[in-house]
Amino acid sequence: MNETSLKKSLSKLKFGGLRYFDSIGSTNDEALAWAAEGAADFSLVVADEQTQGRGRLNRKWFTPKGSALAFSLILHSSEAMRPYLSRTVGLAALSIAESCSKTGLDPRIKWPNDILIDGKKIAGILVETVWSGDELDSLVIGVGINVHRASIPPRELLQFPATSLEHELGRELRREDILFGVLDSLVRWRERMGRDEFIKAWEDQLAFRGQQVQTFAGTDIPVMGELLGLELDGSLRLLDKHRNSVVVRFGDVSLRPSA
Ligand code: BT5
Repeated sequence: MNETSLKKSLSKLKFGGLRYFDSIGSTNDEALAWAAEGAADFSLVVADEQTQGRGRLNRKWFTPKGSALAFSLILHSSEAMRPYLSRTVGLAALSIAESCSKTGLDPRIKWPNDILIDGKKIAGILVETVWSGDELDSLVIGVGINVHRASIPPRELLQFPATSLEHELGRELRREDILFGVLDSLVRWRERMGRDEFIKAWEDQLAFRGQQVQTFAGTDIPVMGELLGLELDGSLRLLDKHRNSVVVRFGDVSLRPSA
């Protein structure tokens, strides 16, 4: 992948701007700075390698040279999107899942921001925001996808098993084609963010539905229950052992070890 091959593969999409880097600290940092300087809607930052890739809560995201997709998309919060901003991570997750499905794989969304194939992490999403005063100005959707086998980090560096698209499919892929697939899907889902079918499609792809899970949301005490689905704002709905519905707004979800 290089700037020329990328621009060629993405030529059907209308970008506000496009910046490509052979190597960068973090595409999200670049996109946040660009958005603060007034980047146009649907501007994209792509890098072949990240040296300071970030996950949530200051966790690290590995993007070795020549092997993965690392990009950040800047979206302006349009009037139509504004009531549904809490669905933004779903917009990215659905778009990644849909484009993975088109390669023949069966992806699942581990709420809120991981994409799994066969129970292993293939992609992660980091949504960040840029404010002007009290108004939300732009959203930055950062996405890392493991494409070639060399993108899979060593097991000892991870809390959760990882895989790559090529490993799961057993054939070679072009990163540019995967990126086109994700963005093309995102353009379509963005227009439907406010619809019920959006929540339905997102819910249909959730990992662990109907299973006993635990979620950790900032404390050591897990919230446990059966994973039922999503609220309209994208929060997770569980059924606890007293048969009460519990809503989880943030955190990490995993299968309950003893369940
Ligand atoms: C995420 O965080 O999964 C969000 C990752 C977002 C990365 C993109 S790349 C483009 C843009 N620029 C950035 O700087 N970031 C975004 P979280 O759920 O916190 O998961 C982080 C955890 O995933 C780490 O603690 C590792 O255990 C694991 N991990 C790191 N790199 C991985 C990889 N390449 N594949 C699978 N797991 C990984």
